[in-house]
Amino acid sequence: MKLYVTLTSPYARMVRALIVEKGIEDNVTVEPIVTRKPDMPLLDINPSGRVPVLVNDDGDAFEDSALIIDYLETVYAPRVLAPQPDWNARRLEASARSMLDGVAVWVRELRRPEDHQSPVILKHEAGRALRMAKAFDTIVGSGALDGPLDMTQLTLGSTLHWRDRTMPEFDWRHGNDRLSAWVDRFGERDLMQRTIPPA
Ligand SMILES: N[C@@H](CCC(=O)N[C@@H](CS)C(=O)NCC(=O)O)C(=O)O
Repeated sequence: MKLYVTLTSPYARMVRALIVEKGIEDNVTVEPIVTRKPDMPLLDINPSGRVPVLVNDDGDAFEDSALIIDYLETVYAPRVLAPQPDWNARRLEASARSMLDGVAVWVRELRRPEDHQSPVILKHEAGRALRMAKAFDTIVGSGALDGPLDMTQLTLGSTLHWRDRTMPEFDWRHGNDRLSAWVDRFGERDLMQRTIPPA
């Protein structure tokens, strides 16, 4: 199988980290590409132009990190992610995904030329991201993310680990010592160390 990614995408990082955790690097070739080009070959595979995209051995293309993760977990047993056993686990996963979606919008805005950036969007996303970081500081403090690896941890880890280096504008550690310690601890794991985004 082939996985199309950008090495900076946190969504793609979730899938790359899962591949490391499962030890299926020989089964899934990771292909870094450049997105947002009108003539890029990826458009023939995935018309949305987004990554990550997995092309399976039948040539079917799957987009969306959560779908790809579930597919790889199904095809290459055993599963390494803990099941989401109850509504609490599922709502935490949704919150982590919500934080990631907001940070992705913020990053995209910051990457535009400065005179094209919208101060309204920047302020809105900064506010959202900081509120979410505060909420996760409390969640982490409750011990909810201390169990076996699951989608919430994978999402939160891929959103925040190394974020200080790639996005100094996001001061998510400030006042969030428990979250900060959790991300540092989680970031030491092999699946995070081997998927660090380029500078
Ligand atoms: N819901 C998708 C989001 C994927 C996504 O937004 N990927 C971004 C990179 S972080 C992308 O490919 N952007 C290129 C574009 O918008 O054209 C997922 O979970 O995989």
